[in-house]
Amino acid sequence: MAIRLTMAQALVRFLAAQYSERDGVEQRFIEGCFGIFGHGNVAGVGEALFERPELITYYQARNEQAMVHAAVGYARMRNRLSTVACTSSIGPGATNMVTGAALATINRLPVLLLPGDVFAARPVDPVLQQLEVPWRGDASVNDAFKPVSRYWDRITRPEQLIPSALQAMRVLTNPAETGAVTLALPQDVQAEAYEYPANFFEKRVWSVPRVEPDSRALDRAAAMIHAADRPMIVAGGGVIYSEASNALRQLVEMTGIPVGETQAGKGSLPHDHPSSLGAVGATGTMAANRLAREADVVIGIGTRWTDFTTASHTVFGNAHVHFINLNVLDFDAHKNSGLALVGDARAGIVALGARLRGYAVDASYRDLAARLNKEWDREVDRLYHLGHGPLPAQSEVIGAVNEAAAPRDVVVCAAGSMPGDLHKLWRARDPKQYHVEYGYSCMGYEIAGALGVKMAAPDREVFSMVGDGSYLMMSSEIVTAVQEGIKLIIVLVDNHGFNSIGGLSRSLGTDGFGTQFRFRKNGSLGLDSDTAPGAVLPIDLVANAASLGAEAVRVRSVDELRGALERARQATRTSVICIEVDRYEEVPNYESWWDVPVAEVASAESVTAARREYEKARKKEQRYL
Ligand SMILES: Cc1ncc(C[n+]2csc(CCOP(=O)(O)OP(=O)(O)O)c2C)c(N)n1
Ligand SMILES: [Mg+2]
Repeated sequence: MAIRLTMAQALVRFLAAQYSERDGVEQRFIEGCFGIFGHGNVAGVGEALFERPELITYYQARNEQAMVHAAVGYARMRNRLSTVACTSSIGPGATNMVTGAALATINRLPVLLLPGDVFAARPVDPVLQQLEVPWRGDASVNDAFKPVSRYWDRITRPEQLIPSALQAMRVLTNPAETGAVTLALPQDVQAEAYEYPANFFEKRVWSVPRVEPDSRALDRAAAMIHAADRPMIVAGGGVIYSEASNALRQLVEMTGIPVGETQAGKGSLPHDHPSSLGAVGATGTMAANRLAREADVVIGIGTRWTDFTTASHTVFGNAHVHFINLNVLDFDAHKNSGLALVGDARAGIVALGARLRGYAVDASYRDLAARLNKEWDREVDRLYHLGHGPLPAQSEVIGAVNEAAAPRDVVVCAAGSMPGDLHKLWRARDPKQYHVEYGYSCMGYEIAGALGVKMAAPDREVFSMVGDGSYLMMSSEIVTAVQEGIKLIIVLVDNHGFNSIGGLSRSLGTDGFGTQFRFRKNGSLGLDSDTAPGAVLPIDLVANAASLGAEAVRVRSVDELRGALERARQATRTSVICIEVDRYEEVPNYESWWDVPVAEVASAESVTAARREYEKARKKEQRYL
């Protein structure tokens, strides 16, 4: 039997029938579709969603980049087992999604992007917003998605949808391959009809297997751990996506191997577990970084080993350190010349645990980890309750939010000085509580990503922590949250500029150049002192948030913040709580470094001095061969 449908109608029907399954639990894979319409999708995908609204819920967004962020937040919260599709027009609507695609692919999170594309039949070249490349007739701006997609296709004939849609689903549901999947949809082909076979639209379940690593590789890994004096685990996002926290905890309690966590892996163990060292690397705790320094065997589980995790190849400082990498993607499993255990994190932990039965680290090493855990907890307490004035410190704001959050509530962040501070200071009590996007560290993810998180977990409160720079870059999805009745608690931390980069710039000798929100010339408001050159820009962030429909307040102390957080918890609407912090009161570094090259020649003595320090520090970088 065949059904005559447009390509866009067929796509919507197909997507509505896709399911994922792991451990016997099934869920719809495409939970809805974000979209902004233009001539490139209004009559194609737009018509298809309009015709059958019961198949896939449509969510209007404000910004195409933001809607991809929201889809990513959703997919991460659902451990990659479902996502939200994104439809855009051609041209700028499409390319606005490229940043979101890169973010999804880098973080290994599934999103399905459906940018409109120019006419396949090309009756009227160039159509509005078409890129013309004189030597290449088939070029379009959607080619820009290729390097940031894990699967890319352009559907130039309606029947071509059948193989492409199946490939798209294969990649999206494969944890080793997943990321952004882009199906570019020429505007004429979206509206073209074809006799689709009926069984293309039947329910299809994509099973996500738990592949066990090769048994000989597991034997070798167990032997390496047996022979080690100071083994250490680094838990990455893969632990959480694989729902391996309990398995990890059992392994750790049996063996006493301590655990450091990456940004995506934070929450793998509860913060107060005696073997939890917390964050490791450039934004690491003194507990994790101290043990990392001497670890001789480092077992990375579900980590991509970014420069932040290794503190630019310095934090694992033992000259003879070796890595074991358990990862679903062999590309990641082979990093740092590691012994590759290619497979699912949970299955791999269980299989390794079976080979380590009876093994445990020295009691003194286990005790040292427990002592460092307690010491670190006291340091967090100190930073949570500094009593800094007149403006509070950012660490106190983080403390107030952490103490206002119930164990299952979620904190969302992405860029600026907060991700590093949160990595160190947030006390995670649930594997899904800590949601900091630090693969792409994309300013603008904070509110949009939080929207997706809340859609995926409506029973949890979602706290979005956003800097004033990120807020000004992308606060647009507050409107979407209000429209959809999705409640967020947004904590807007104001330090009048790009403070993280300001601090970095000061440490590299360039005095915070270009990072503060200040008047260059006398402001247009007049010549009084408030608008004099160098005066802080009078940006009314509270009025801005209120104008978008949020319940917006400014608080002036940590006590006021606690009260506002409590009221925001009780509220049903999205709140924005704005608090100014002391930009110079930073959370310390704990024996870490990050490689950011300094000018080799410069006229400023501050820069040449920073270069000397840089050259000294860089000598500690290892190759991990
Ligand atoms: C889209 C994007 N552009 C630029 C950067 C580089 N960058 C990282 S943090 C930052 C400043 C963020 O300012 P704000 O949100 O106010 O946070 P703060 O650093 O003040 O804590 C910039 C420009 C980025 N991460 N993402
Ligand atoms: Mg700022």
